[in-house]
Amino acid sequence: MSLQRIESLPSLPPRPADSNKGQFGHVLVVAGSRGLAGAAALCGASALRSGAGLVRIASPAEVQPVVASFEPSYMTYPLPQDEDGLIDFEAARPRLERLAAAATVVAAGPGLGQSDGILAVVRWLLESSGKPLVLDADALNVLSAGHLDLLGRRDQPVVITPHPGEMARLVGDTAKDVQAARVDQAAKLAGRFEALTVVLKGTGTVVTDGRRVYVNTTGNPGMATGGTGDCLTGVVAAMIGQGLPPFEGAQLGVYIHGLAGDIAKDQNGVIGLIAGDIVDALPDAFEHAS
Ligand code: NPW
Ligand code: AMP
Ligand code: MG
Repeated sequence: MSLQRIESLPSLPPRPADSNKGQFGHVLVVAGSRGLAGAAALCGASALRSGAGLVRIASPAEVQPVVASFEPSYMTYPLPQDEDGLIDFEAARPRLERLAAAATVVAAGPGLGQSDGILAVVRWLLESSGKPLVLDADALNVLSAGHLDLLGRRDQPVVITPHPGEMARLVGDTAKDVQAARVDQAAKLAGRFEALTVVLKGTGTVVTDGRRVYVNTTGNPGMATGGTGDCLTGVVAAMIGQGLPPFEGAQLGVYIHGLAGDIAKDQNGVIGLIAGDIVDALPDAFEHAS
């Protein structure tokens, strides 16, 4: 397999003076569960700080008020939940259908937890929502348990953003073997499915659609802290919401997210950096990159 190496970065379309929020994508975030409301909040706030016109976050009912309390600029929606506090798909389906119908792009997975109901949510997003998807964390973990073929059962483009541990589960390998052949592993997985972009995170994050590959140059070890990946999911969704194709959206999103991490490191040090610092640094990262 010969991959075309991409070095140049795409850019977001300019905003005309008479822009309105309807032109910059409506991002639906399906995320969060008991104790993991922060994952949903970081993802949604990152999408907003990356230029999304509107961000809606759907979470299990009990965590919706917690998610809402973090940030007034996104809208939050409670979904019916099961006894474990995870989304009850059958009960939540009508609301999910309405929310997805109003979305330009759906980001799903951060902090969702894993259950048959969460697998049903991901199956429905892939097979029936018709919307471009950014899948991360638990949306990938439920596919790992024998359901990877679902990635082939859809027409719309999908970006997946595994860290090496999640990638290892997806492909049934060890994280060590994934790390030993990062570009090959990511390209092989992307090549198995139509319109799939794989973002294999970590130092030198790999972005590939099986034909092209980009290896990111931004980012630092201070980003090895909880929640930074949840931010990336929101950034990439916002890029797609603003009209970038999936590979380009993933590429620019990964670059900007790493640049925000580098700015956050300058401000907070590699030890003190936390995921919220990346959200705060996104505006500077976009200014620096333009
Ligand atoms: P180890 O320990 O090194 O052997 P998980 P998670 C491996 C949510 N969050 N290189 C690592 O292996 C997420 O969104 C919520 C190599 C370990 O086994 C998820 O829904 C937060 N290995 C959920 O929590 C903030 C690597 O993978 C495993 C690796 C669980 O997500 C935190 C760890 O990964 C979090 O984002 C690497 N670079 N990176 C919140 N505030 O609400 C990871 N591994 O088991 O997938 O757990 O990533 O913490
Ligand atoms: P997650 O493990 O899902 O929270 O994602 C972690 C995020 O931080 C990904 O975007 C990684 O690429 C980034 N990251 C973690 N560790 C490093 C590192 N040592 N160098 C550069 N980026 C990193
Ligand atoms: Mg993660």
